Amino acid sequence: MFRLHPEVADAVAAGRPVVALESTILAHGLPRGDNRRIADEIEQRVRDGGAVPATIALLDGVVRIGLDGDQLDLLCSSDDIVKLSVRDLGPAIALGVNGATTVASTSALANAAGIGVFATGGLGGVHRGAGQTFDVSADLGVIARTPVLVVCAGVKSILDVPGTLEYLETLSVPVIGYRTDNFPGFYLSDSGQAVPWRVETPEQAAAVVRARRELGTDTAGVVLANPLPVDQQLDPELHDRTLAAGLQLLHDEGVSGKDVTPRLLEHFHSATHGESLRVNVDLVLSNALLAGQVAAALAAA
Ligand code: PSU
Ligand code: MN
Repeated sequence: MFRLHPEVADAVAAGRPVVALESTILAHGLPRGDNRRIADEIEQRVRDGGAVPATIALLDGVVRIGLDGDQLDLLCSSDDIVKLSVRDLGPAIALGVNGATTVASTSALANAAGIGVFATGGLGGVHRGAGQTFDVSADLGVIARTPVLVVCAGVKSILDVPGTLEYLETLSVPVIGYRTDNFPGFYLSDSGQAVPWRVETPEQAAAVVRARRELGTDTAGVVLANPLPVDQQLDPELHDRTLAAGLQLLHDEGVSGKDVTPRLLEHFHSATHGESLRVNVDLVLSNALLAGQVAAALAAA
């Protein structure tokens, strides 16, 4: 029920750098027709950074750590790919389904496979109105008990960003800005919230992980927040307009639970005529490159 792609297995066994990649972004976060090409580009960026990519998914109830081309084809085109968080893995394996892994489940499976660095687009977080709905992404709780370094572009502004940062503090998950003092806002380079720490190089990020290992405080993961350059972000005005309409649409359509994030992403992609997609792809590629570099720095030490 747990299979490593041969290239990934060899690299893990030899202590060479490997970067885990999630598959929910491919199956549910990016539009059909673009997702398959982007999957290859993400993996190539990890290689450019100096590491072996391992995209993670569940196929016919088997956990796959590293996918081949046919498996990526299926994940990017099939209509029966279930969005799987950690709690879904047991049932999904038992019932033999095809599923895509979120940040939470990818982190857990990467750690189980001996992979310590993971690249994604945005983290799940505390949703607006969570005081009423209790909608807090499982991503946060899982990172708090899984020793992986997650490279992301912050969280989308559809979430409660200050609330998400408070929650990560409560969970003792360090949030580190990559060449920034501010937490990125996914489509936007700056969410307006400060980060407590900042590093300038992949080597410094790797040194953080090493220090935590030596101290024994690495029972939790690390969030490395990597903003897009300002000239690549979504136009803030377009962003604010699209967000307001999107929140209204979720309300009108009665969308809740795990459908919220994919529905909102879809709204952004159509309402901005692909501009948010361009930004989304740019930031994922940037995160994949940085994760490759951090994994390489960690393996070199
Ligand atoms: N954020 C994005 N794009 C995504 C996701 C998050 O900008 O595709 C996906 C990730 O897989 C993340 C999941 O783990 O959504 C969070 O879903 P939820 O909010 O239902 O926990
Ligand atoms: Mn949720």
